[in-house]
Amino acid sequence: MGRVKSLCFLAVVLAVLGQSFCSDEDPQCSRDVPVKSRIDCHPQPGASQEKCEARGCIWCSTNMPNAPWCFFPEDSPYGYSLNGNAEKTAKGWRLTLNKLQALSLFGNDISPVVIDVEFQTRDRLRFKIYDPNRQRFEVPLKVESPSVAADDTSYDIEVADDTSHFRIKRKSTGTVLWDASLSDLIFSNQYLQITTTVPSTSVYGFGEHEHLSFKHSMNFATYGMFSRDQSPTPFANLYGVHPFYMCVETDSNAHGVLLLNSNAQDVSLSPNPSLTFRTIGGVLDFYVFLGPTPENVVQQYTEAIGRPHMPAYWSLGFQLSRWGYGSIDVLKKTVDRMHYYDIPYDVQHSDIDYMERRLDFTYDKVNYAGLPEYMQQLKKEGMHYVLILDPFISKDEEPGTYRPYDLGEEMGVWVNNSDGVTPAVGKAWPDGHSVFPDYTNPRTVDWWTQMCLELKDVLDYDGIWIDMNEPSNFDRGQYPGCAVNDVNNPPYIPSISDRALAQKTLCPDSKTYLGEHYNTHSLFGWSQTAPTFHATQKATGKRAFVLSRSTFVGSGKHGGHWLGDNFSQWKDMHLSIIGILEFNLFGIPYIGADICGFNYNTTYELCLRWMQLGSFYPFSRNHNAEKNSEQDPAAFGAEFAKISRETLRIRYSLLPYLYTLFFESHVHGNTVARSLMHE
Ligand code: MIG
Repeated sequence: MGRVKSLCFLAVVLAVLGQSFCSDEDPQCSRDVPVKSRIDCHPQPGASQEKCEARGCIWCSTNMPNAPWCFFPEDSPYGYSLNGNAEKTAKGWRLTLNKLQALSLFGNDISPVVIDVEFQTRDRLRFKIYDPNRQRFEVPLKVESPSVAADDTSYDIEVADDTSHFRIKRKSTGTVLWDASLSDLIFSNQYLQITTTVPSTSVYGFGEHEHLSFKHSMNFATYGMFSRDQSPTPFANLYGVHPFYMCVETDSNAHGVLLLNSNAQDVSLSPNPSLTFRTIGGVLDFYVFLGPTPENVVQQYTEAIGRPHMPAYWSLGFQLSRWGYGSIDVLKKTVDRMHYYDIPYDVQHSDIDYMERRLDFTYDKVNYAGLPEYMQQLKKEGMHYVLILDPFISKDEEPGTYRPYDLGEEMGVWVNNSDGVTPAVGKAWPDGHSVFPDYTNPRTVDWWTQMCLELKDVLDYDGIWIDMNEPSNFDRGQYPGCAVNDVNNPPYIPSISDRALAQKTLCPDSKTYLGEHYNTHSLFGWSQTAPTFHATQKATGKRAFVLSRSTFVGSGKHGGHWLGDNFSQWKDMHLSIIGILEFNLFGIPYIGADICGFNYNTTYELCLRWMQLGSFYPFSRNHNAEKNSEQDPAAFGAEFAKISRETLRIRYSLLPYLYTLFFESHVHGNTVARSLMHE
């Protein structure tokens, strides 16, 4: 006790000196729950002592940054306990839980709930917490598993401490990989929460975010996950959703955990060390991968969610792109100077300015007159060509003049309003208003495939780049705005930008074939990727190239990704390395960042260094935003071009090796770019 007090005193002195040092300011009120193990009882903004205590929680200030001041007491009044004994099932065990008290934090609590534990493989355990009496939304990702429990497993489960804890242990070391107190569990209609301790503070993953370090800080960091059209910014939810982490245990064994859930969610990393998952729908469907090496974890993860696709060899070459060449003349000039300087270069991209008024499946016959012939010429010279497509389709062209809309309308392929029949109408790049293809609908897949095949007859592309598929809409919700109801206004909005589910996208109560947009929002890009992959394969007769901005668990099977609209700044170059390592954990090894930076004008020195780094990205592409100064490696003169040529030649000398890494990834699920810890 004395030592604790003097440490607190020291902390106060340090705090006064302007250092942020972790400790209680008020040891009195936090006696029962040490700061490091606090679980936030008021995760939404606007906590106060009054509101906190009204929830039966403890209010206690602290000077530890981001630590909750309102937290659950040790015996939370909201939790569950085991009802009866665990039952043995063909695949493992079933536990039934009852809620301890009638108290509800966010309304509509569900009781009983069931935990189904499946011993799927030697090194993979699944446990799903769900409502046994009502079907709730589940992510339609098929994870193959045998119909009976694996008999020789590297893990064991345990219900301990008077049946109040659910634990998963690594048999070989006894390390507890997962330890969730059932009294901390919350399972209500629109709010599900579970906390587990983790065996070390070496936690990696969760996405998509711009993370400032590969290894996470466990000092009360919260990350929201909900796909969003948003430039990389620390702590912001970005384009894709990957509720997957890897933890390296203190003896260097590693395990991975997936929460297969697509609802808006967040996770808090606390110094206990522990993780608190909060999601506003679906079920708590966890998969645990025992490794024991980091590389084994990724192999086991991709075995479950789908191995990465095998990229075409040409797509490992250097690629050039920009938004706003503006004309075929500028494009040709750029290509010519790349060749003039003999810079290794295999793929040219066209961004939305190749289209006529940004309409998918068209090209600008004035500014890009001759594009079809030019693409063919480049291809004859051995290059490859990638075209961008956006998911929104203009509904405001003259009837009978814009086939993508007319055919889609006839086939009924759009995301609908809450009535389930009228298409959701939003605002995006095309003039007027647009509708949004619902790729979870098999009719949409037919329509999209048809359109991609017809496009190929005009523009002889080798690959497709699918952008804006979060899905992005320039307003908050579709026309005329979102109705006030429980789906659009859930009692808890996770820690996402603007704390608004409809911001820059559609209203949550929009209807997709698979269910409410509330549940399927973050699956939009994922559901577009496989059909685009198959359409491209069909159109080209070759291995497909699909580059998708929005990704979800399993996207790597059909596509690659780039890290989005970064900035021409040194820090962005640094953080690209972390993003690339993370997407390798997520099973999307075909990953890169816009070399030289997308937003802002780049500089000679930054761009040169970035060309040198980017020469070793798995997906190596220099891409730039509209109106910014030119930044292709031939734009800066002879010296710059020579250095770029030299580093790219090193890349090209290593291509057989890189290709082999992708083969290993495709067949065994290995990472392609990995941190040294994997070695
Ligand atoms: O609102 O197509 O991330 O790579 O150049 C911007 C134009 C739309 C965003 C993509 C970026 C692309 C740009 N797009």
